[in-house]
Amino acid sequence: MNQHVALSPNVKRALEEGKPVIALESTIISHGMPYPQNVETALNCERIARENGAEPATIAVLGGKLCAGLTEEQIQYLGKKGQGIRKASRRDLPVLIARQSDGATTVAATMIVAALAGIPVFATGGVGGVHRGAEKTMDISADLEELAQTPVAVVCAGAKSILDLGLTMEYLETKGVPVIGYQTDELPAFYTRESGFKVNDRADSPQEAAAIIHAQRTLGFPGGVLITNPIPREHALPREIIDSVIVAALKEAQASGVAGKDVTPFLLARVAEKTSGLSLKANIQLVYNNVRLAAQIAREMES
Ligand code: PSU
Ligand code: MN
Repeated sequence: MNQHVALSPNVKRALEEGKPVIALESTIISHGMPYPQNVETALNCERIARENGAEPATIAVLGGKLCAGLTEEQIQYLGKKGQGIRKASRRDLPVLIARQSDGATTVAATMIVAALAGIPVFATGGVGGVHRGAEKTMDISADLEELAQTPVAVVCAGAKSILDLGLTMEYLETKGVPVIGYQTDELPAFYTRESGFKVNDRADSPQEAAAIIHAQRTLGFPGGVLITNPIPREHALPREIIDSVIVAALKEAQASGVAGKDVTPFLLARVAEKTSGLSLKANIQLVYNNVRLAAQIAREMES
């Protein structure tokens, strides 16, 4: 095991015994949702993973250690400190380790730690992507590069239309990342089940998804697979509402000069405020749905 990785006793045991383990990220806790819903959601995700036969490994950097598997106290700490915890992507890991500091891991950083720990499947809400206007700002999430180089399957509900979903799909195609729709041919757009963009292929069962991931591994390809799982129908938001809210949030971000890694948390918070919490409810439900699917896929990978 890499010297910087610290496994919790439960995660260590599960990995040693060859039991299914799924990774969970922590930027979603510190930067993606308000307290106390963030802590409640993170703890529920762990419970749902266990109910579905997989050990949860929530990942964060604590005291310079790349931790896989957190205690309830550690999750409380990440949730309460919120934006006060550094948002940690690939570039931040060496600095946090050197300074023995804390960080909430993005999809990219969580994939890195999961790969180091030997955890092949990871559940989250939405992944980062190519931002609208990226032709000028060059704002392209490091999550996409990570999917191109790190062998972890990421189960998400697609990506929010705060991003340019067409360019995000083009980028993933260039990088050779399979984008698989779970029981759908269309890329889901987080709050909505449709985006108007097609995925590369579909998987209709956890077995099928696991077989694709397995084939990527046996080919020796370096990257990951993106499994896109649409939000359950009963929790989806009407497209007209969410589209207009997102357009307004994007305008505000531009007007107030938000840039770099602050863009995504700013947009997420504004969208939640503008829908008076409706989007937060949807967000929580789609994460639970992804945790269930990731656990089922992880079980298939072990069997
Ligand atoms: N998209 C969401 N919710 C999130 C994030 C993205 O709908 O919480 C978080 C994830 O941790 C993701 C990160 O990896 O934001 C991407 O940030 P950036 O766009 O700065 O790469
Ligand atoms: Mn960015």
